[in-house]
Amino acid sequence: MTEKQNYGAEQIQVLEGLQPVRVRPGMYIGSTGPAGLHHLVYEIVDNSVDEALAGYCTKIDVTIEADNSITVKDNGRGMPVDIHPKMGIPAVQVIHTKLHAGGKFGGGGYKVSGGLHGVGASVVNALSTHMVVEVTREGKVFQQEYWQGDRVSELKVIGEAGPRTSGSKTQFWPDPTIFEDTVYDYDTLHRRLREMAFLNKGLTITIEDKREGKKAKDKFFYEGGIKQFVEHLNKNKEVINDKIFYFEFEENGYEVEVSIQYTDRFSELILSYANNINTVEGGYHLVGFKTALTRTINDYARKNKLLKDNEDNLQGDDVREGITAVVSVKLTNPQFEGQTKAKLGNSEVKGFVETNTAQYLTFFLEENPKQAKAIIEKCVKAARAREAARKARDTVRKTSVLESTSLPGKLADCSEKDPALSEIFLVEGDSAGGSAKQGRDRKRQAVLPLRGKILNVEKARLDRILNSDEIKNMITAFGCGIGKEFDISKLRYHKIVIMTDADVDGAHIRTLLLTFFFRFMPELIEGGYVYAAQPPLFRVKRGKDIWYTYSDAEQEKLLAKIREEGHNTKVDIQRYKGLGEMDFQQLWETTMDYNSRTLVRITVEDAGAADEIFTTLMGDKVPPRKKFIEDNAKYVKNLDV
Ligand code: 0RA
Repeated sequence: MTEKQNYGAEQIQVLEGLQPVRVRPGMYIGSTGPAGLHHLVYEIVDNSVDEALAGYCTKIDVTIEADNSITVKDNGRGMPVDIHPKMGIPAVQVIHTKLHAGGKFGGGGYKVSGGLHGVGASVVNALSTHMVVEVTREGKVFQQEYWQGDRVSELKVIGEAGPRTSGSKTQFWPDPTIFEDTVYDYDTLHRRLREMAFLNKGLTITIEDKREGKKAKDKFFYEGGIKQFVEHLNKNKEVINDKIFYFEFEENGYEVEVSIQYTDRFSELILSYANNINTVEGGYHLVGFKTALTRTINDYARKNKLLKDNEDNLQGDDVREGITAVVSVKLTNPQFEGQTKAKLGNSEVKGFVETNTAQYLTFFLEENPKQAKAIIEKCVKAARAREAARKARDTVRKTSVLESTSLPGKLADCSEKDPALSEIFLVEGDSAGGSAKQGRDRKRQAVLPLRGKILNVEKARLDRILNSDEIKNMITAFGCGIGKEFDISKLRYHKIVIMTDADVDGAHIRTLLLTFFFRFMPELIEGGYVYAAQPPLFRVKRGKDIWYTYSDAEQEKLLAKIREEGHNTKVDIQRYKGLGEMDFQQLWETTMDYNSRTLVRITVEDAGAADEIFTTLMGDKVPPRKKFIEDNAKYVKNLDV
């Protein structure tokens, strides 16, 4: 079970007031951008989820109010309201106005897990202009209000409640002087709350958007927990075992839950969690899982003669090809390590996960021979393809493409040798490629034109992918190899800039490229080396003045401003349909010049979301793809997957 927050009044050790949080918000919530803004909600929800894990809460309701404030309501026991013995104030006030310790606040104030472990509520309070907390318990409704983290009222009783009603309700207004933008995104909250519901089976979470023009409502409740999560992740894929593997096991305060289903894909999607936190850097639970998977599948394959005596063992990559799995552990004292504190460091978890996964999976395979056979045939095929790919790679290497020092003929390289100062533009089409070559800064900017659509890697294995000229050119130009032999330290450019037209085709090509990077060179995206250029949509000319605008909204704003100034001079507007319509000078000024351009860095915050987007965009089930493009036009546009 997760560590219960020791809110009992006597256990709270007071450290200090909330000023440090307002001075250095990034230390507490990571950033003051959109991620930090949404993090506030998760902190409050985490406290309610902890109450659910303790067995006292079954429902959590999250509302984006009409004024963009957030309300989180649960039906738990209600936060404690008794007087803190040392502080002489109600415990609920301590919870919201002090950074308190109690074994959950180590490491110099930096968060050690997804939740801030009991100080979450005070941090959110400190970063809100206004907060209202309501506690229902002991037949009464208590309320207290705060302003920028300081209480503005005593805890008072504002009403009566039935004998068996209890719960906590928190409403907060994020402070616009702290956050770059205080507008909440429904889809972002929706995604995380749904994940929370998958990870905590039986818990009901609702979300409602009450803002004018954005009204929406959803309810998440999964009796099957992560089994339904896997089902959800695979909903647009062809599956190999229609019966999903699932088990849960608990012992000595350690809990493990695993679910697996294979698809006809070539990529793997394994999401791992510790105490509901997505451990994107992995850790001992993931290691235990992978070890068990490889061992169990090999054992079963040998025993049932699905792998011949003269054949080599299946390797880890073979048994993970096409897999979709969720591994979730819960433990009392999670140690989070790694660069982003997203790696589980408790070594004892490895054996625990490994032993139980092996046992339950062996049982599943034996009980379901048809499913087992389908899975193992898929793994054996993967092993053969790996062998074929190795041969293909050797051939390619012999013809000196992968390891050659000779760069592709189409590449116009830069003269700078320091990768940190070098950029490469991947440009759609030969004509725009020509303009880019002419307009670029030859010292630091390389240009590689890409002809038409690159191969859809979602539907091909490495051996076929290595036959594509466009892909070979990229691999050689980047200099860091591919797949297993990928070596990020050899990357020749620290900025890889995708420059495509601002239309549907351009978006498609960009998606194809990102899919390729995501599947075969994920380190490029993880390292933050991949960018999308932002070519302008319009050029507005009035006399000698020229403006470029990059969105319809910006264009309207500009035209309104020009109208306001009331000039009579004729205004000439050009809408760019493609990069090819710009001459080299315009391309430089608007899109490539360090001083005036905007580059959007491509990030993958959520592998599950990215997989979903790529599967839907690139997969072969057509109706969902169409629906996706209609529903999520903004993803296609921004591709901030
Ligand atoms: C510890 C003790 C008690 C309640 C809670 C924690 C609690 C905290 C939160 C935060 C959000 N919702 C919550 N619900 C409950 C009270 C213990 C008791 O009743 O004796």
